[in-house]
Amino acid sequence: MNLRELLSKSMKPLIMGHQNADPDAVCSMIAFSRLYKTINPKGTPTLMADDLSRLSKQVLDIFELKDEILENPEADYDLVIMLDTNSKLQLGTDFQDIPSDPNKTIIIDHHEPNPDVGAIAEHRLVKSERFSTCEIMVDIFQDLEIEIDSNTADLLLAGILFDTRRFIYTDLRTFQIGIELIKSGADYDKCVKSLRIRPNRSERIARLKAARNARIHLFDDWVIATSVINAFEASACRGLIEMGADAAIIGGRPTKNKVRLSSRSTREFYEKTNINLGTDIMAPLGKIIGGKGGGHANAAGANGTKNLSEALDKAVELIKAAVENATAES
Ligand SMILES: [Mn+2]
Repeated sequence: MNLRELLSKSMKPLIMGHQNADPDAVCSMIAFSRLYKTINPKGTPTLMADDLSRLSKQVLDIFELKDEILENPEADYDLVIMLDTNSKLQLGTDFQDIPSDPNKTIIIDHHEPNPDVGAIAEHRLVKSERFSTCEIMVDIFQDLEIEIDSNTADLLLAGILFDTRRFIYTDLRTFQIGIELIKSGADYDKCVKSLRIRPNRSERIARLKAARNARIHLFDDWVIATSVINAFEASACRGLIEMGADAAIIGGRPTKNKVRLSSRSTREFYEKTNINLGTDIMAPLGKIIGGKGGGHANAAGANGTKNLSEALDKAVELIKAAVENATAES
């Protein structure tokens, strides 16, 4: 793909990120619009994403970015650039049909390529071995020999820090890129701080109450915590896991005729016990509370109308039996 040529021909490009755009998406979008303006100063780029994440908004705030990002669909462009996604579905329901001409669509992404990616865009830079789109953006700036200013370096480093979870997922190249961005003027400390988000006051109170009300069950070497609160159950489950539980189940009665259950477990808990919170725990609990339950192996929930305490007792019973089963088998 000859990116310089594509960008110099386009006067009205649309730069899109995936829905609920995270800092990797938003920061690569803004970096891309600056790259475009360097190549084609007369053109007017539009940035667009179906909703920005709360953290992305904080990053925009901290780095005092004035770049406007449209959150409503509009479609009158001569080139579409999709960043941090290679699937139309990920753009959001009202946005997925905007990239309509593969000849005029560019995809730059680090996710595994979709089988139909060729039908969406003829121009692609999909590097699934990279940990973030912002890293690929650094490659592009360097390939085109365009200097990265310090504010853009801040953004790209913040995006990389977010997607690598502060360099947990990383390799030599990612570290090199990080160093290059710092040399270009990125403020590492500020980037790290830009990604720190404190839950709001009521969420923090809910988490503390869940810990205060917790019951602790010890099966084999596992620590299972159950608790009852009426708001932020999922966040409180994560709080109990962070404090040391292997699995946490929290029930709540947000309103008189409503029962809600939430659960989380560590990856190790699932790998060693094979207990899938969705199918093994929340699905049967859904029936007890007169509703439905399900979800993923490590994160699941249920909604119903009754029998809150019976459901929590049953959850403990089911986990106990499954743990004993797993121990007997090994
Ligand atoms: Mn990403």
